[in-house]
Amino acid sequence: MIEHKILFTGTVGAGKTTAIQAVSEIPTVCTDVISSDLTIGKKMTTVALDYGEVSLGQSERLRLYGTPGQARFSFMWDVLAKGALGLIILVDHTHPDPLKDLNLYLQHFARLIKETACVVAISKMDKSRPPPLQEFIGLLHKNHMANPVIAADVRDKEQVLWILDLLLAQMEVRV
Ligand SMILES: Nc1nc2c(ncn2[C@@H]2O[C@H](COP(=O)(O)OP(=O)(O)O)[C@@H](O)[C@H]2O)c(=O)[nH]1
Ligand SMILES: [Mg+2]
Repeated sequence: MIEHKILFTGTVGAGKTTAIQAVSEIPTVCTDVISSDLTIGKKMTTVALDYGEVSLGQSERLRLYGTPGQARFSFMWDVLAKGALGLIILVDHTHPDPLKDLNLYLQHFARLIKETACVVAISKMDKSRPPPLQEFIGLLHKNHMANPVIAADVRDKEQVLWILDLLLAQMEVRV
């Protein structure tokens, strides 16, 4: 069995837990607890990680890990990034400054992105307002990155599978 470790990251509420639960074939491990942090605007938050699995045919499996969103847990980001074969950055489009959010993850994971694969998925664009997708793509270009940037509703299994496809396509180019 060949296994690939895939990491989901993004701010609190961007949809990491939702995305992994949408596609996982095993009951997901989720360490959400009642949040003591009133600033993040939701009751439950992930303090350690999410985990789920998706198989690709008979002989390959994706192990999906979600990072805790809050930056004060960023030491965990590096632990989880070890050995990852690809990164999915989820950006909550309803956040006050989603471009700044994306930039934070692009900077923090710059090496992983350069050495492996990355897809940027903008969530909650159905509640649409600026900035348009083009500005997120522009931010990647400014950082000399040419990874795919798409809008996705991660509550929908098919859309999460599409994100994984886009990630795997980059890996195939690399091998
Ligand atoms: N309207 C809308 N809601 C979304 C979309 N994607 C995710 N959500 C919701 O946003 C919330 C994301 O929460 P969660 O998965 O816990 O985020 P996490 O903190 O990144 O793990 C959930 O309530 C989802 O149902 C989207 O594209 N549109
Ligand atoms: Mg979560």
